[in-house]
Amino acid sequence: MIRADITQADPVPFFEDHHYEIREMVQRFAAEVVAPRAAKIDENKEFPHETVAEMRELGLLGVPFSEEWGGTGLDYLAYTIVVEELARVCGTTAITVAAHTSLGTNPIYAFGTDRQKEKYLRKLASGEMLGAFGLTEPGAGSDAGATKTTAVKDGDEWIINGTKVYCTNGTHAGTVIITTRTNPDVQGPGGVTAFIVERGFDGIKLGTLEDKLGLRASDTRELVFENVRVPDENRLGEEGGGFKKFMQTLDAGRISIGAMSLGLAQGALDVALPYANERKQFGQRIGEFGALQERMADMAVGIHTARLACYHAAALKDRGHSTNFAGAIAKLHASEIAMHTIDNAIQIMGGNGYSREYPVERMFRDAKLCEIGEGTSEIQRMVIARSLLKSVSI
Ligand code: COS
Repeated sequence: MIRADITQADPVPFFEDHHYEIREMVQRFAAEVVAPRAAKIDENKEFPHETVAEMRELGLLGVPFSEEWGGTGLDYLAYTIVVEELARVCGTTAITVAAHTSLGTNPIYAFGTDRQKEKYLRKLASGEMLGAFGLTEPGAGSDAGATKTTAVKDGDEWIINGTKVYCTNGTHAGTVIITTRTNPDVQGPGGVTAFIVERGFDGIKLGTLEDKLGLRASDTRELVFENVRVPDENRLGEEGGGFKKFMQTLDAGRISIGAMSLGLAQGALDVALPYANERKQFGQRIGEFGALQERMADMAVGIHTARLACYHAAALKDRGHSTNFAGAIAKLHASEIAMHTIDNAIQIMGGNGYSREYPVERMFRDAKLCEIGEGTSEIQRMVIARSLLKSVSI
């Protein structure tokens, strides 16, 4: 693959030495190990177990978590770079890491008790087991506070009943962190409590395995909870506080969906640029035609601004700031840029771009999820607009 390094914005604002180092390491791993498998796993809907095991060895499953808890001891910006570089060659691999890290593990790192950290975080951050997250239900998608799954107290246990859908890593995860309604008298977000549920607990049934447009090798599973007994010590945070914890989790998680979008966009440019430079029509290289130069320039501008938005949001998180506003901007902008950029790549490459012979059609299918998962573009605009209004309200 010919790299389009001029688009990487080097030297990058916010980068320290370890960011360049991990970027180089993941670029090498992605090119040598992940890229050659990407088309086949997509074609066969084959979960990348082998790649997950190799990423565990490299510490890529616990990048932003401290070594004290089994993590790699880097930061959120480093994790953002990892997701970007994996997505550059394989969306499935990137979403597997992203869902495990920012949704399946980060809530325990951020809000867990020492006992929960000892029991679960150590295994998750070291990659010994994968993590999953269950917020969405058949009747609670964008309206995440409409959770219907119930948890009823019985002594020092809770009995959980309900269904969670679209759980990334749901089949293979060791734990799934879910929202439940513990107070039936309180409607909406207020009555929601979070729990860490071991996948091995009795009563958890595997529901539908989604057959998707893109990210086809990623494990997207419905999980059905039937009288699942969960000890109170697995409650994540206070009763009624689960919605806010999940929202804070998504504020950070959305940065990684932005990074995934960015990686997919960069990956499409990586393919389309040398193509435009080599292919000849009408006796000249097609990259010399003004119409295609306009497309290439738009791709570069989009990637550049999406990159700065994602890195800025990650840097804010590393400095302890809220990423509610910046994370929504990064995700919204990068995911829309990914769709435009990959569309441009396909158009530049014509029939070859549309064909499975090149990876851009896969990237196009994979990127669509980024405008939907972890909050649709409509929800991101709502989050951004609410922040704007709050900033001027008295
Ligand atoms: N951090 C901390 N607290 C937050 C928060 C955040 N990011 N967002 C909301 N809250 C708090 C609010 O301050 C409010 O607290 P009070 O009751 O104390 O005032 C409470 O949570 C309820 O918030 P709000 O009224 O804004 O809730 P809504 O029902 O209007 O929902 C949205 C807000 C739409 C932003 C939320 O439902 C959402 O993000 N939906 C998309 C869900 C999603 O991304 N799903 C993808 C699944 S993950 S794969």
